[in-house]
Amino acid sequence: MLNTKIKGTTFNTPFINASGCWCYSHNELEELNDKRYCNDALISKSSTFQIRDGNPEPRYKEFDNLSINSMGLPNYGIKYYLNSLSNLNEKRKFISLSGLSLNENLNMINAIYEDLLINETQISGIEINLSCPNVIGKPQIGYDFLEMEMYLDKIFDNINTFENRIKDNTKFNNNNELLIGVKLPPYFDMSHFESAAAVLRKFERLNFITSINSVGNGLVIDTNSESVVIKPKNGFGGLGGSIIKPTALANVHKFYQLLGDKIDIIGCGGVTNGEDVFQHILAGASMVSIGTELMKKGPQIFNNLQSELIEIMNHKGYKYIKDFRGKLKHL
Ligand code: ERO
Repeated sequence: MLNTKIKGTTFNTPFINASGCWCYSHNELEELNDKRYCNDALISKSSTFQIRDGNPEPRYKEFDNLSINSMGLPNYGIKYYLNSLSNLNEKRKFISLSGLSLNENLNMINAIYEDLLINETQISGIEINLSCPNVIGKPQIGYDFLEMEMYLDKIFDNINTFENRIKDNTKFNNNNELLIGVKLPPYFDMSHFESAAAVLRKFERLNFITSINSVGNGLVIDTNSESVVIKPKNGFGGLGGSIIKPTALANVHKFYQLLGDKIDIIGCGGVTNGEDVFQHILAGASMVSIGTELMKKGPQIFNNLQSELIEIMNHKGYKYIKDFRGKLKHL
């Protein structure tokens, strides 16, 4: 009933964690891989080549309807996540990359394909994060369309080279083709949606976008203490939680209109209940990722979302996700 597809790959449910949430350590990834929870996919914390400590604490705070973070990309490094994912085999696995330079991203892509060739690691896809709002001195690539195009040109050249090598290797066939996606920042201006879509459309091999990353850079103030609530960057950080849902839905829907079924969309932002999932899918999302609410409730959230979504679908007489995906009505 909840089957969905990214490119040709079928997922039993549309649920996945947002990269960064519940996916930093092998223990957390192991929990996401547990059959007790109905997410059919998981993604690791955005990684750099080497281990990174990230920004000083406190660097994440959550409130009723929002979260703010300036984690600064703490992660255990690409090899750790490749190794961790190779031991998890219940669900589909994505690896998220957020190198601090193009070269670092290329080196990590090389490491993934080498691993695939040598160890035959079965991962489903790569999400290249073009939208980290919290690394001091590093602007979000997704806001610089020329830079984004140059980045993707080089990245897809690299992927193409490896895939040609794999095709010559009899152990591999088209079933081993990884899903390739990018994680985008939120856009707010219609002309920016169009510029971003014009870049994305150039890349045939791009299978999905994840939209949106946290809304950078917000500032949460505590009146009592007359202070900011996180330490890095004088309190500025990426916002998540239900307050960002309208921005997330706008991004999902606009990209659905601009990209059609050529590039699938993982909707991310403001999902706290089944109705939010329904709205993301109605706006055009094929899968939905959960960030702040997963941090608050743990992986049990996926099961709550599933039963609430099924209840809405039953009430409306929808049997499958494809019955309402992208069918948002305009007045
Ligand atoms: O600070 C982070 O590690 C981080 N926080 C976000 O909200 N989004 C990110 O993409 C990210 C780092 C890649």
